[in-house]
Amino acid sequence: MSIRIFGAAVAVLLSCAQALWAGPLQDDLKARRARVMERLTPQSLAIVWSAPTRVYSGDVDYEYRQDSNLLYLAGVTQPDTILVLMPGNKTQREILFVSEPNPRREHWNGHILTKAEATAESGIANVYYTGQFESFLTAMFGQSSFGSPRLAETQEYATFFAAVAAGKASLALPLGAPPPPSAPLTQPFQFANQARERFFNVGVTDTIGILSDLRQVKTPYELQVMEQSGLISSDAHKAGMRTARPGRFEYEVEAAIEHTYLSRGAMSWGYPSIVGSGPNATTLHYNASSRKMEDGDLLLVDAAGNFQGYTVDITRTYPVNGRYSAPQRALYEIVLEAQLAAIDQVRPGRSFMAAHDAAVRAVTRGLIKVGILKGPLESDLREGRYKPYFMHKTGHWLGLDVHDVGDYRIDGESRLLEAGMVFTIEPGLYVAPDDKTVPAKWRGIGIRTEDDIVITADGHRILTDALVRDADEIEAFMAG
Ligand SMILES: [Mn+2]
Repeated sequence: MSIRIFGAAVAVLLSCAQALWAGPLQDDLKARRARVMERLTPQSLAIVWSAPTRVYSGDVDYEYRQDSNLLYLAGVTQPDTILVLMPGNKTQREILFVSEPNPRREHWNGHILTKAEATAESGIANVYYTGQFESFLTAMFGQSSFGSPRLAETQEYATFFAAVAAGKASLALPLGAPPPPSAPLTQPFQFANQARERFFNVGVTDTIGILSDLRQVKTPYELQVMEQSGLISSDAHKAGMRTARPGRFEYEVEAAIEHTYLSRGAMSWGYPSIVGSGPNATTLHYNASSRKMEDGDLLLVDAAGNFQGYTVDITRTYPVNGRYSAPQRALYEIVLEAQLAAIDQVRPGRSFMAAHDAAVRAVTRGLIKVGILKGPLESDLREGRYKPYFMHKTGHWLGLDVHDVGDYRIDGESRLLEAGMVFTIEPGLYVAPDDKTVPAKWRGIGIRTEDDIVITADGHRILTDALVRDADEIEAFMAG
């Protein structure tokens, strides 16, 4: 008897524990949602949808990737999930809709979160099934309560209902830029149109700006995840360096890199690996990885894993035989100097473009030094003569997406850096194999070096510092 009572007590405790959320991630998710709601009017009903599943072929889907905004706010990685935020509500300002349990489907495709599990993952107490979403909306715009009868008694939704009655309700949707006139509408645009046909006097506002602003400045929790992501991807690059040698194929290096992601708990790559040897190193987004590497080749590897939804972005360029040739090393030193000059510009209050400007100046100076450009420096800079060899920008924001959200300019001015922003510094030099304007020794050399920087209160930290970077270090690592 006492054992049964004890057992029951344990069961009650366990179910309480399951209904609660006590993790640092859930606290952070809650704070992120609160910051979104601070920027919405109390008359708003904000919706964020999960990403659709996508067919790979036949009845097989691609690996599922959650919508970054939903992941950012709810932390739930399964499809058919909808987040609703109603900042004007009395107590239930966050509402989550998740798939209904389906034993048959789960038998084939794996577990679907129960409501209690969805609460534990997201920190959202109010969870309904996705099948109830339409009736929820109909109720909200019909000014009738939804959920437990208690919510009607306490007038949970009174602020939103008053807004609907006054024609001041606002649907806050992640719209972003409209698709071109003849392109299909994205789900939020489609939804906005349907809502306006059914519920009159409803305004629609775009939440993409709010979400992008918030995502641009990482929380301490996000930075911890990115730090871990940086360590895994640095180790992956080291595994690639150990694998590269003349006679092996690019895909063998790719396999060593991606093996490291999975064996270290990363879900997959953060973006498709670029493993380009010899002339392929001059193709910016080469992804065939099919060439046999030869003695004397450089290998350009741009790769990083997706760890808990976050990716870093790392590039290294190294000799497959372990030794840079003299021309390879000369250009490598230029790229590295450009990277260091750019990193030196990174601190709070400095403009985002300062790093690029410093890299361009260093690249131009280096190209003059080796005779590829003729100088003088200021005229080569003014005419942009580096551009045939360095044709991309020096960096981009980084986070849930490899080219993460966030403004680069505000009111026409380059964005000033703030603590918590994360971005790449990745100068490169690419001499086309058929470039007859330069001596033959330079042709077909492609080099990029890329590291990831966090802005701190008083400067910066390099997230990807665990990986060898300068030419001597790389040669020593490959010899070891
Ligand atoms: Mn990059």
